[in-house]
Amino acid sequence: MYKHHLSLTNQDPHHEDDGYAAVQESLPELKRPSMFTVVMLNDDYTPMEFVVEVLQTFFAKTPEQATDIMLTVHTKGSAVCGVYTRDIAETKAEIVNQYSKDCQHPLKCEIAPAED
Ligand code: TYC
Repeated sequence: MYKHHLSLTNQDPHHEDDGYAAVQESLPELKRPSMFTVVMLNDDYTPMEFVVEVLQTFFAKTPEQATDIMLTVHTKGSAVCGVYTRDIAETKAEIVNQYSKDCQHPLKCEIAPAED
């Protein structure tokens, strides 16, 4: 799992080569992944009940949370429905957009880099 650096002991002319290469374990390089929000957009046609169903089904919201988010989108134009790593955020937005299209509703989600 960790990267290993082989120390080249036989490049030093004064070093007696004992036949073993020294292995220095470097510290693992860990970075937090960049996070992305899935943002739901308002439109004039998608039924409110459909939006609430989507939020419960694809974003694991309770009926109360889903209703709050739907009303925020309806009154303000958009709202965040979740924060995920890039691939998960992209997939969630695609699934919602495809499902809405299949159901003949114009509901859309997009993704945006999250603030840290
Ligand atoms: N504005 C829609 C209506 O009046 C409801 C709606 C809410 C649509 C949220 C999309 O993301 C949305 N039926």
